[in-house]
Amino acid sequence: MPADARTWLVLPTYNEADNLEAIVAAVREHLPADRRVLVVDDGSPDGTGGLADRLAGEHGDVEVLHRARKEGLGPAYVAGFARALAGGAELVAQMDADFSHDPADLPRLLAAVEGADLVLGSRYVAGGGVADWGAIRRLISRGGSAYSRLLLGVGVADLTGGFKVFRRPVLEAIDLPTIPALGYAFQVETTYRAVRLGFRVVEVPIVFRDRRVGESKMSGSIVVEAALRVPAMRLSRRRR
Ligand SMILES: Nc1nc2c(ncn2[C@@H]2O[C@H](COP(=O)(O)OP(=O)(O)OP(=O)(O)O)[C@@H](O)[C@H]2O)c(=O)[nH]1
Ligand SMILES: [Mg+2]
Repeated sequence: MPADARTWLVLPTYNEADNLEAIVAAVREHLPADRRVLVVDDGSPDGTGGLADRLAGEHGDVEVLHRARKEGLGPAYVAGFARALAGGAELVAQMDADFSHDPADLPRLLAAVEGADLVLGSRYVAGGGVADWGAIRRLISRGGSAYSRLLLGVGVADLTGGFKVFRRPVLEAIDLPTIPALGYAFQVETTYRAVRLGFRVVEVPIVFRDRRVGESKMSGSIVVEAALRVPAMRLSRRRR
């Protein structure tokens, strides 16, 4: 097992064979030297896992976590974060592997976490935005964030985004294994729990673009999950 690293990036993949090599190269370029890139692959049928193994063989700072089957983004992140913490991570970044999140934004997010506990790459603060999206998807995303903000009563503009950097104590405090969400709701819940626990959350503007290549996995069911899960988060807080 290689030496511990301070900054870990968790990169979940499902059928990202056409993106993986380029995204790994790009993030390695923009992360500090004391880094580890963890690819979490859910048995992608397109061979992403094997490709990731090859990259891990070539680069000492790349590691792969293979999971048997596709279980959704949430469980993949829970497993990846646990591995990063076990590997000594002080900072844990997360982003999509399809170039929707720009690897060149990583230094700005990492700089911001020097003065925060959780940094969110945010589409909905000044300077942030979404390229490429049509009216419907914009509406779903904006509406989802507004809905969550209203229901949860937190002052975070972009609750559903997946480009973030956590300080270690946040991941240790938010009780990851008890987050049941699979899709966007997972992103909402990690941020919501951090806010509730009093951690400092800072939003940094980013522009989100459509995936460069590969098939979209956006589905109605994860939107519905988020719509139902958000009020459940609010209720479980009352119960606690
Ligand atoms: N390990 C793992 N990764 C996943 C799973 N679902 C999605 N991902 C990865 O999570 C990231 C975000 O998922 P996307 O499919 O890009 O979701 P999206 O951006 O909402 O939708 P599209 O880009 O339109 O497909 C990508 O890197 C995916 O490969 C999963 O079940 N397991
Ligand atoms: Mg995507």
